[in-house]
Amino acid sequence: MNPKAYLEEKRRLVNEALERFLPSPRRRPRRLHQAMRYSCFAGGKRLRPILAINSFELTGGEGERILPAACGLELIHTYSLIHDDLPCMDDDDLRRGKPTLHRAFDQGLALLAGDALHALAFELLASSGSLKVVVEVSQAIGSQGIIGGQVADVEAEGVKIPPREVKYIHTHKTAALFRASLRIGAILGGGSEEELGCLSKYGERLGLLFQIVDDILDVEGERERLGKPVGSDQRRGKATYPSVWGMEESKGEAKRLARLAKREVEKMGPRAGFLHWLPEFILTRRG
Ligand code: GRG
Repeated sequence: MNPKAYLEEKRRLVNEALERFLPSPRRRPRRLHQAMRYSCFAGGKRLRPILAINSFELTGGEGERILPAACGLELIHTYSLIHDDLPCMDDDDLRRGKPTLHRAFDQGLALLAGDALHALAFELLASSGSLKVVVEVSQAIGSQGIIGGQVADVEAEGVKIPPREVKYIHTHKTAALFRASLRIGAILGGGSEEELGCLSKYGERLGLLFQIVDDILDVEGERERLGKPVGSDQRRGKATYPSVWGMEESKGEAKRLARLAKREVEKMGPRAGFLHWLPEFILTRRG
């Protein structure tokens, strides 16, 4: 199947599964369930669950057994965006083309909707029956993963930091979940240690590439396509690749990472065709 059609098909599959897993908006507490759904169905690309599905399939997994864990990853990602947008963090008004959750509802509910998505995510991850999967995600989002990266990101605001520090931030706040998504797919698919190693390295490179492109788009992108305002990183004095390394250097680094990521999965042959295509797609994405 062509990779764009694959992306579309899996996105639809993930959306249908999320629809089943999220509590009905008619069930109490209604506003909480409405808020959880508001953020989950605001139009995300579903990249993390799709990576998990693809890695599950290419390591020999069959059927839809991966779906609960894959959706768990998307719920964690969505709750990280909700908390990231709060006034005590980035204080953003727009996300996925819609008012952020705390603007559409209120701050307290946004915080709690994030917490509830976190809880539901772990229920879904645990339902895979694999403790390895639960440990993997816990480590990816904890103090030495996303939260560690987020703290470093907040602390770097308005401060001049060395280039290696921005790599630390991006590797932790973004690449850690890409890496975990690929690993979870491979764990549940029954992949070998060698395949896990390959997919881990690929995930680190793809995740870093993704965040660098995100930084570049914050300077050169379009608000309509991004679903959020451009220039917000610069206004807040954020540590980004363009601000620390310069724009040309950042574009060069993004291309280098795309090459390295592709090289990593070439070892897996034609069954990794989708993963081989993805870095170029991310490199040229506009939204
Ligand atoms: C422990 C999960 C967790 C959260 C608490 C707030 C926080 C700590 C972390 C924030 C991390 C963060 C927002 C990183 C940015 C990641 C990123 C590039 C987001 C955009 O991803 P896309 O473009 O978004 O895939 P869509 O909307 O398409 O899903």
